[in-house]
Amino acid sequence: MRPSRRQIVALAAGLPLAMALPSAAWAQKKIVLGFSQVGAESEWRTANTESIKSAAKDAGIELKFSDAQQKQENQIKAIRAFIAQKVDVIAFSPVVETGWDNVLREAKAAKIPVVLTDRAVNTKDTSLYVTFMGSDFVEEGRKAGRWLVEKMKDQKGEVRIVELQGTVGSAPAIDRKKGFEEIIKADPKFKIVRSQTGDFTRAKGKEVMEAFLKAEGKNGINVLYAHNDDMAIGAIQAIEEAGLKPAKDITIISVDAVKGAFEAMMAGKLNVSVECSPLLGPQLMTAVKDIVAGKPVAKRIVTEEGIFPMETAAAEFPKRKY
Ligand code: GYE
Repeated sequence: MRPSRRQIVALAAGLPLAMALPSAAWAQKKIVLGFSQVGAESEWRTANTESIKSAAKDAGIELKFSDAQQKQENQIKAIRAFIAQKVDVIAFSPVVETGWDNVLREAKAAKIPVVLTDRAVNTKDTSLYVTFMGSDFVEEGRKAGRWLVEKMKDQKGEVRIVELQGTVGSAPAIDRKKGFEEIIKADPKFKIVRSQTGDFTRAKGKEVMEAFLKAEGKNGINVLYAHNDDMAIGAIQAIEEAGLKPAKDITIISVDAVKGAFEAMMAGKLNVSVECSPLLGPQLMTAVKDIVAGKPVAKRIVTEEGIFPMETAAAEFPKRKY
C-alpha cells in the first residue's frame, strides 16, 4: 500500500508511525495495559486473574500479563519492562505494602499512569498512583471479629484463638489482623494464643495448623481465624488428621468466600467466610479507558461485600461466581 501524504509528512518529521495514521485509525488504536499479578497462590487469585484477562478481552484492551510468583522483585522487574515497552497504563496488585516508591517514580517520570488493584501500597506520595481499587481489608477483619463475638456471647471461659496470617507484609494480612483484633479486644476472654503466616496457601495452612495443634494440644484451641479460605481448607485437613471435628471442636472463620469455602461450609467443616470479591477486571478496564481518555477517576474505589455463615451456604452456592 502506498503511504498517505499524512504518513509521509509525519515520518519525515521523525514522528512515531502511530501519529502518522489518519485520525480515525489513531482514535481506534488499542490501549495497551501492563498488569503485574501477585501469583497463583489461592483460589481467589485464580479468579482474579481470570476476571482481568476476560475483562481486557471484552473491552478490546491489549493485556500484557506477568505473574510474579509471590515475589516483589519479579513485580518490580515486570513494571520496569512495561515502562520500557511504553505501555499506556500499568496496573498491579502489590504483593507487599512497602518498597515501591522508586519504581513508581520511574513510571511517573515516563508519564505512565499506575493503577493499584486489590492490594494497596504504603507510600507518603500518593501522586505515584491514579487510583486504588479493591476491598476494605480492615473491615473484613472486623466482620470476622463481630461474627465471633456474637457466636461466643454466652461463653464464660477463655476463648483460645489461633490465627493463620496471609503473606507477611501484605495489605490483607496486616489489615485483616488489625480489624479482627480491634473487635475482639473489647472482651479479655478472647485470646490469640498463636499467630503465624501460612502465606495464603493450602499447603502452608495445613503445615502451620499441624504445628499449632502440636503446640497447643487437642483441647487447647477453640477457634481458628484464617486470613483466607485456602489456608482454612488446608487447616481443616490437619484438624481432621488430628482426630478432631472441624467447625465443631474448633470454630473456623476465614475470608474470601470462594467456591471451595462454600463446599467446606456445606460439608459442615467451615463455620463462616467473609466475602472478598476478586472480580475486579471490569472496573479496572473502565478505569483504564477513562484514564487514557483524560477523564477523572476516583482515588479510591471500594468493593462492596458481605459475609456468609454456613447456614446460608447451600442457598448462596448456586449464585456464586468465583
Ligand atoms: O484474600 C487471598 C489472596 O489480596 C485479597 O490474596 C487478596 C488476597 C486473598 O491470595 O486469598
